[in-house]
Amino acid sequence: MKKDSLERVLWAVGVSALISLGSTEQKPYATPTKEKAQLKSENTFFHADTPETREQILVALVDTGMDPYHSLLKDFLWTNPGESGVDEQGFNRATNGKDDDGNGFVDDVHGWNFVDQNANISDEHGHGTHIAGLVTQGLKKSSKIRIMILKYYGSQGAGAATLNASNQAIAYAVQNGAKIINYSGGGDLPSLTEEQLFRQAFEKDLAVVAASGNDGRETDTSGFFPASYDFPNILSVASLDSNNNLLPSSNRGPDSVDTAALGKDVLSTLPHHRKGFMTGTSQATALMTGMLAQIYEQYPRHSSEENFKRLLESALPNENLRGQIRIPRTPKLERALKMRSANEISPQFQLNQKVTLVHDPLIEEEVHIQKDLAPANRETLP
Ligand SMILES: [Ca+2]
Ligand SMILES: [Ca+2]
Repeated sequence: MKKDSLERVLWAVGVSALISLGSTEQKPYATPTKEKAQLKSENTFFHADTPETREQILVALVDTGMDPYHSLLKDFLWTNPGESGVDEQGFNRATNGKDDDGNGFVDDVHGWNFVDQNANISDEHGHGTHIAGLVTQGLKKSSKIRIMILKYYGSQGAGAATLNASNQAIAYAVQNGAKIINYSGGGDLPSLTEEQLFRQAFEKDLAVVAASGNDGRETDTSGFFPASYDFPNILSVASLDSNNNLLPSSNRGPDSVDTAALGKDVLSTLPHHRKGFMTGTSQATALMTGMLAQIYEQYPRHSSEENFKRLLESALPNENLRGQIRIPRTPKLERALKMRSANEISPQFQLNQKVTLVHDPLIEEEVHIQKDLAPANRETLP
């Protein structure tokens, strides 16, 4: 890592192998527009406020996009009410080339592509689709959890604009109704602009679940960002193996890393109706986000602090993690949902976290991806 520049990495694995195995029959999802939407001042943004959207728990996935046709994911894709249905001329608002809800983005029906500045959220990379599968795994079709796809990282990955794209994605999440942000990426150096955006997320009480990073180092003295920004609404997640031991590749720190989840050989969705395994704090973060989203679904009016508390206080003690992360416990969704209130944990709730995916006949194959990490620069700032 260069010390004189701001860098970010996305912890994706085996991308070239993944792409070569994919079919090419997928069509572009949305009509790209040449109009480049610009972030406007906050008071011009549309705030979703219909009864339907109030019920939904929006989870922003700041990542590489997502395969919107994947049979396991499409039911959980957020639909922006202001960019769906028909306009006054009878045209589909999702493809009419107009910013119908006035939020600064044309046809942003499921989120936005901040790499190309258009509404095409498709995933040429694979990482974002894998994350989406973990965030939504185990959800029933009746679930009110919806994923907002904010693509900041393309197939090329590196580039001077990448942190800018990430920052715009955070701003979009804050200003368009997200309750939770999943951030399965990061870098060694902080950015003032990025920190200010996460401060806005804190002030609006969004919950942020962020990867602690895969450098295998301690982050108490030299952090990993955004996980290490000092806001109480950011949960930093380390990765575990199937025996609940910290992975050697996972970052750790009793002051800087909060919690941990499974992150080794995790099976999830990949583009083109496939599934595959990936390893890292990205995956642990997504599993944690999925648990938190289900807590929000049950307790939508609770603060991020209350829902974090429910997740962490109900977690099972894990002596393997003592001294390595802040809360040496392993969160379990069933325990969190059944806990009647914080500090009221019954010993009868000894259920294990379910990490199996729903099987689907459209899943054609499972791809075991090489575990070599593929970090890439996100940005260089002056
Ligand atoms: Ca719009
Ligand atoms: Ca439109």
